[in-house]
Amino acid sequence: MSLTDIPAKYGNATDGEMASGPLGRAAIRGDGALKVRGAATYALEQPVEDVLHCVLVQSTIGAGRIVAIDRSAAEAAPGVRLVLDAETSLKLKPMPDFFGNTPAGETYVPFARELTFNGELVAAVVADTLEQAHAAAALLDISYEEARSVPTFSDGRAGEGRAVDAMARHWGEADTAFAAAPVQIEATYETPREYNVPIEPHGLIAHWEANEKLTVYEPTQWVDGAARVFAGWFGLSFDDVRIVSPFIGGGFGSKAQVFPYSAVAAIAAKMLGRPVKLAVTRPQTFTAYGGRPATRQTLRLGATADGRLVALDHDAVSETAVTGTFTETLGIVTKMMYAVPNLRSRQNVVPVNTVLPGPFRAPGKNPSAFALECAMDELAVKLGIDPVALRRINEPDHDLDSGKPWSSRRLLQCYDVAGEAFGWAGRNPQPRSMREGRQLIGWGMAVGTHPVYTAPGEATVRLLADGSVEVSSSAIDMGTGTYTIIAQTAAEVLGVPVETVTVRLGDSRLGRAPVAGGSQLANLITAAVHKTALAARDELITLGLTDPNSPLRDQANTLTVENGKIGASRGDAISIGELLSAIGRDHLEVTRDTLPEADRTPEERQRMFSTLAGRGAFPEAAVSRHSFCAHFIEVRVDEDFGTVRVSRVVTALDAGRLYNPKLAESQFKGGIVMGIGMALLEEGVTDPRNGRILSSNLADYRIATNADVPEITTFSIGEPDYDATPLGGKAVGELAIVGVAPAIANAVYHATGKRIRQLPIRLDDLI
Ligand code: MCN
Ligand code: MOS
Repeated sequence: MSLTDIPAKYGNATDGEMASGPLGRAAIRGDGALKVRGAATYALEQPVEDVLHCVLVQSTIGAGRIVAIDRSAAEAAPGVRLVLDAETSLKLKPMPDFFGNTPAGETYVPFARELTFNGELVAAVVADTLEQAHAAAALLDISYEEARSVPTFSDGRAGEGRAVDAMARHWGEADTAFAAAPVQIEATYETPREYNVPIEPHGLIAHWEANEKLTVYEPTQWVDGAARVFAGWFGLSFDDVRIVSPFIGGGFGSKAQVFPYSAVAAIAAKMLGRPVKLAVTRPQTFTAYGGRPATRQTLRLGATADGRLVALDHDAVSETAVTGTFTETLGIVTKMMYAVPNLRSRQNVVPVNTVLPGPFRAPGKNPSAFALECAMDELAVKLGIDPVALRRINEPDHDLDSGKPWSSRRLLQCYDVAGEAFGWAGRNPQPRSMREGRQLIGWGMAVGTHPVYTAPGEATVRLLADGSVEVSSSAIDMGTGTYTIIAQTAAEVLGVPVETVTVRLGDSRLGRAPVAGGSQLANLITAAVHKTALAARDELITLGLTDPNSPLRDQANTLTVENGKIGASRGDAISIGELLSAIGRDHLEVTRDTLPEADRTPEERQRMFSTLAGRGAFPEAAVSRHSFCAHFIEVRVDEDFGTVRVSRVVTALDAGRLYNPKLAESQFKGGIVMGIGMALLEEGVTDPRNGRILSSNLADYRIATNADVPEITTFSIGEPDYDATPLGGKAVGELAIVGVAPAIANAVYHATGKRIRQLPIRLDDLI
């Protein structure tokens, strides 16, 4: 079996009753058995021979510069092959990240000498064994000249930062409308740094062939994008780089891009002429790439006495690095959730001495909803109106920001379904009105949303003479279910049993696919597979009608493909395999992409796949496309100890058509679990003296585990939305995390009467 021959057989075809065909059924995960058996080979487990081990060395000061690195002791240590730093490293060509930040200078080395944050990559050691590399790395003698650092935006010296023009929104007269509003609230909400700690830490094996072709085994959410970065760094063509990533142990945004450590392994492998394996240690993951930046948002809401919003003023700040800009888009939910005639929203980014922050499940939307949905709860309390009723009053009939109609927005139905299942009607609005012994019980709710994005995708479908079907694409599956929904899509179109469909993913040699980010991949890649499978079916029919050796030749033009057979009628039908054999072919292969068929040159089409700007390849949608959800959450707060337990979650979601309700439910629940962590546990703590991250392990950086998670009930109330995407689905993967933290904060208020506006909610806030 080659490294990427991963069979992804669709498991249980009879599971779902809702769908007429395989697509939409609650099929079990095609790759599940491989994972359970330990047969799914992750990047660092790839059996590459003759591999050397590379260990990273990170800076230990908050800012300043390296005066000297004494490599001699490390170089002389047993087993050491190479010590890399800014001086000894091969020089590469600078490449921009996905947000347009390009390292300064003519050439690029992945090691810093001018230091901008604690934990910056400064050196690396390559040795025969991992232990030797670690031991030698400890022998590097680095002398620093330390400068004062500004580790967080709460540091008095951080300043106001700079405005992000793209985030500015203004309609109506927010100031005067707010001043005149009979009911007003103003409050500031804060979220801490959140670090992305997927179960599989980052790392790679880099392997050069004849020093000119590079193969990289690395977990990545976008093999195509990664291949372009490596090609750019080393001046290679796209085809000379191969990225292999069939299985990924979680990414949540942190594996969407390629980071400096990846360059290190590739440089070391090239310089030494041997494959190099590099595993980023768990503590190093906290600075080898960035997570969600800290945010601060001040909201002013003005309303009439009967609960109609008249003004929304939103002032937001997020952290970024001094070396580049990442914007946690804080106005993204604020500007489209409610019908507000007067709105102003603006955002600054404040550079601090940190690694450049990056995408973390539902970037922007998540903290954006935290502020807005807490503020709506505060307004409901002040108005004496039920929080659901307040939201119903302000439900917008179109997207006020874009001026477009919604492609679909079933949020009112979300309130109905989840509210009823939760028993919301029985809620006494009075805080501290429910208790069980020493436990104060609180009920809170909040909504979430996520946009639907568009980008091109490409797939290849092969029909084989043995009757089986192979589908391939460079798309990835990081636990989401891509393997499974692709098999379901192909089976649906070709009318073959899903068990006969094998799916290959995660290899940059396969068809081009967009990043598994922004919760877009499922819709985009099923669309590509659908289109390609249809084309394969048409080609098969054409061959059946026209090939001289076809037993179906010269039939009236009415051939159909059904149940794995092709024919004019059931009686005459022969299997796809029989037809291929009869005409002397062992397979039929078709590749298609989903770029609009405009008159673009092949080069232009290629370029459309090369950047996130692939989105620009499509005409602007005439509708505003978003998924929606409403969370209803119960918490129990210990009156003496202030501990908060989430005891019940009921969520209804409108994500359009679900391709696989079982997998989508798992996505929803995963998002909610992460939301519980955001509300109650996750917090990156830095040393104010030097920006060192103190919580750089999973004991101190706490994420929600089984003991933190209650029964979660989810209802999908979406309907196929063909204005949103070709197959009617909307965004799933990031949707459900959005709104969880404010629902919990609102429930904590209801339980205790204390309004906590800063995450995570701690027990000391409540005693
Ligand atoms: N799905 C469905 N019907 C739809 C859309 C999706 O049944 N209409 C299901 C499918 O099983 C699909 C999954 O939901 O595989 C996710 O689809 P989608 O919303 O398109 O998200 P992507 O495939 O683009 O995955 C990325 C998304 C993001 S951006 C983050 S962050 C995140 C998330 O997925 N990271 C995850 N979910 C994750 N789940 C796991 N296990 N690990 C991560 O790192
Ligand atoms: Mo998801 S944070 O968009 O990869």
